[in-house]
Amino acid sequence: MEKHKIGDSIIEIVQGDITKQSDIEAIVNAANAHLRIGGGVAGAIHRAAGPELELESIKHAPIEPGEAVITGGHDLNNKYVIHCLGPVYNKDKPHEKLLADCYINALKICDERNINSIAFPAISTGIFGYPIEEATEIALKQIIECKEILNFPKIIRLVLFSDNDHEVYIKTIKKLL
Ligand code: AR6
Repeated sequence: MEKHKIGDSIIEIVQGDITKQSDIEAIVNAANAHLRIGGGVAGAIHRAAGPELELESIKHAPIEPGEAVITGGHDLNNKYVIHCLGPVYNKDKPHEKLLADCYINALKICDERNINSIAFPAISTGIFGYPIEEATEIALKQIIECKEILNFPKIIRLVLFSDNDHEVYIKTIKKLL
């Protein structure tokens, strides 16, 4: 695991499955607007959390690109799921701002509730088609910027599913810090 200290917080970069981060308080779902089960990382999270997650999440729907809402973690080992709707690349515009908003809004929820640790997948880079290099730069810049103004979370873990995405994250954080 790659770790970088920013003030009193740590950014961790790991390759793996977001549903297996049992030491993390809140995991982020790359959701759809209706907060229904869906495919990709959302499908994996809903499968692991059980049907109660969808019953709770749909009460908050629909959400707009860039928005984030919080629910319980149900059968997951995590206390919370934070559902973010990323932009569809080249469709929801400006996609740079809407993607950055996902990270800001998820981190603000943690700050408001004193949530100590969060794990993010690479929002919008699967079915929504955001190129991984561009999305990584936005995600990491935004997280670093937020850490200068927010108290919580203290641990921010970035969980990448593929080897290639993991390498892009490692390369980008070294460039930014
Ligand atoms: N753990 C971590 N990352 C994962 C996992 C996992 N278990 N599974 C996939 N990824 P996507 P989006 C990575 O498509 O682009 C859904 O149907 C994947 O490799 O899940 O924001 C929703 O319902 C990719 O890098 O999310 C929406 O309709 C990243 O997670 C739509 O897809 C995001 O891929 C959202 O599309």
